[in-house]
Amino acid sequence: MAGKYLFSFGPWNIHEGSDPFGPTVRGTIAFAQKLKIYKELGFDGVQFHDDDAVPDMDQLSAAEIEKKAGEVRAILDGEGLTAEFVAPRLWEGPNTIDGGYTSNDPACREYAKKRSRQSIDIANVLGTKLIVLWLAREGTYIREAKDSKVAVDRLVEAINDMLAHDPDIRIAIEPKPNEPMDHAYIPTTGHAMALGYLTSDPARVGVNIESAHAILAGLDPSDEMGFALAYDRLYTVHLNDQNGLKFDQDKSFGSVDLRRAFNQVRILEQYDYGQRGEMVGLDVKAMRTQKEGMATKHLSNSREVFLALLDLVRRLDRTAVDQLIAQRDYEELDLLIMNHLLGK
Ligand code: 3MF
Ligand code: MG
Repeated sequence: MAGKYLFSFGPWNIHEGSDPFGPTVRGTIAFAQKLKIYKELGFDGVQFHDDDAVPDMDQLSAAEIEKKAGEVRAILDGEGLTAEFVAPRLWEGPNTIDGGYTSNDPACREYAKKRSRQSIDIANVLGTKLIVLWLAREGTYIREAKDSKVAVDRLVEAINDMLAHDPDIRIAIEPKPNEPMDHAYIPTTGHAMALGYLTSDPARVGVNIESAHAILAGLDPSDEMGFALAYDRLYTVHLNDQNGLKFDQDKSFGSVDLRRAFNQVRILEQYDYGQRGEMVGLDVKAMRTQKEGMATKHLSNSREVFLALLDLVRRLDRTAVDQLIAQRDYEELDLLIMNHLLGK
């Protein structure tokens, strides 16, 4: 069974090391160059922001966007890579300062919807039917700035617009409770799923669960995955790690809490995640201290840790676990798991 999982990441996961307090520390690697590294690192899927595929897309006509996306598709095909998803980047431009779909400015809301439709067009050229929505600025810094009920109505309206634009696309909402906003309107998996049920086609609205985002919400990532799996809407994952309640760290998978990572791999394996083409996405960032030419280890390390944990999941003595559950001896179960992780 080993090897049945396919791994993916986005070009933003190889980056120059800038943070809010300091500039870049490594040189820029061109997008085409990054695509050459994927296979070497053991990855098959590429996650895209719309403008990763088509830079400066706001300045381009529909035909120009399609042409540029087609060029990227040719590179992907040449490298033997597939596009996993496209995510409209609705948090950087001047039209999205107050949010995209929930902006108080109707012209900005229209911009966000148009850009989302363009993302779908790009996805079609790249050969994927999955759209990820990280609702970055759909929230507030102060409660009085927006109406939280109207915000949900507007999110539904925008998602309906996307679902109508293409009857085959599926939308994976990537919930995150904070950062860049103080409070996001869709902070958890439960909110994302419930939002999906307000749309015109709930069967096509699921989630992308990111470990760090769940942890920032005070939740356990594997339980969030279980919740989405119960609805059959876990379209993709962003595995990484997070050391407590602070800024979004995007640490290498398992690097803070191996047991928490083990349980994420355990639930994915338990419910055959990946059997319908779902990929194991890694949304991880290299430490700023990494030198030139070494800033991809966080990706290969995360994949290696996933596979090592997968091996542990498969070798777990299920009979012993079930017996301890039947006996309600969770202290002994606790030790059994710790010993297993310790290789004892
Ligand atoms: C933010 C994120 C983002 C999204 C990405 C795709 C930079 O916390 O996790 O990664 O995953 O923009 O939507
Ligand atoms: Mg993410």
